[in-house]
Amino acid sequence: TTLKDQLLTTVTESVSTGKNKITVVGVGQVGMACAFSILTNHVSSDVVLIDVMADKLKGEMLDLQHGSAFMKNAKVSASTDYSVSVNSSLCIVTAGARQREGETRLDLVQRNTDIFKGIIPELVKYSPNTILLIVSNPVDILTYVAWKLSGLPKNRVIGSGTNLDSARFRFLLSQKLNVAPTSCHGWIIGEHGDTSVYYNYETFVFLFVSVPLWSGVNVAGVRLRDLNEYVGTDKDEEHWNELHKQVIQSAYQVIKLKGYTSWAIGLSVSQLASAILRNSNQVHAVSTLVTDHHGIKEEVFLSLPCTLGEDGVTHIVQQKLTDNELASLHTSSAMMHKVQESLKF
Ligand code: 6V0
Repeated sequence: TTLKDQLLTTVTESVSTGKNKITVVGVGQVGMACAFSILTNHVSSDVVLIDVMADKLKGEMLDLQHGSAFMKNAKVSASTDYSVSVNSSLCIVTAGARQREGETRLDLVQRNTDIFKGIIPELVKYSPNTILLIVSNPVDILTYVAWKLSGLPKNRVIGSGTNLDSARFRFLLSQKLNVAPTSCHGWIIGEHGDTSVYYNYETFVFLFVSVPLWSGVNVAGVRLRDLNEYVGTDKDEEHWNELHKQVIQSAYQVIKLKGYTSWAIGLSVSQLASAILRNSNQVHAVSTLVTDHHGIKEEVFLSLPCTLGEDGVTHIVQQKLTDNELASLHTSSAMMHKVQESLKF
């Protein structure tokens, strides 16, 4: 008999229910920030990492495993083989190529679509009832790609979307008002603003595609619009609309300074994962299929406030949008649809 047999008498073999198992594909800066936030916030006690770079993957796994005593004994495993992900409740995809200098967004989308062809079917093969949470950019289009490749119902394929943009917006509001971010309420919907650079075939267009809903911005139910009817518009002498411009620039600013963004997106994804696994019906701005919402006819994914639970997106909150806000959503939708039509699956 081994020492282990002398120490422990078996009553029954332990079998994992796998109920809070989360797989993270891609152990780059973003994937690791997601995994770390999920583990340290105790969202899951069973995290699986997958990547194509075997050495880096093993290194990241060991580094996290060595910290498991500080993370309520969470289990961390990793492999380049997708069988390790079997029965995941949630699969988070952060794998992907970053934009190369001079590369058009269309080229990047096709490159990441090709990468997704190798990832999404494998995830669904081992976890046919999973929820996919897509983080790789351009996130709205890649969420559509994941939905098409997965065959999963629309409620089970979600993009991290403008949950991060909304958090950045609330942080900036909090700085200007000296009120905590969680007490500053404001929503940014539409297209995730990190990569709002389109190469429209020959012309180069820069669009502010995400939409801040100024009409709803409030603290304790007091709407800033009721105090200043021009807030968020060009007519406002206090220039509150600078906050949205800063939200759009914030990713570029961070990337310029440290090379990538990681902590905020990791925390944002961990919050979404928690809402899903805890079946909490919390409302978050995430990328979802918006066909027939707000007059959109195309099959595209954009962010709207959604209730999140163990079935993924169960409801979409119907916000009252102004004509300008609607026009921004429709512009995004038309441009994304054009990009999607040119993708080769
Ligand atoms: P990174 O640090 O280059 O990591 C990417 C990882 O993906 C690497 O470890 C690769 O080895 C891995 N990878 C590549 N191909 C595959 C494959 N076929 N299978 C498995 N793994 C693969 O990039 P970083 O982590 O900084 O960014 C990842 C993605 O997140 C990029 O597309 C970013 O643009 C995107 N972000 C999205 C954000 C959002 O708000 N949605 C925010 C920040 C970044």
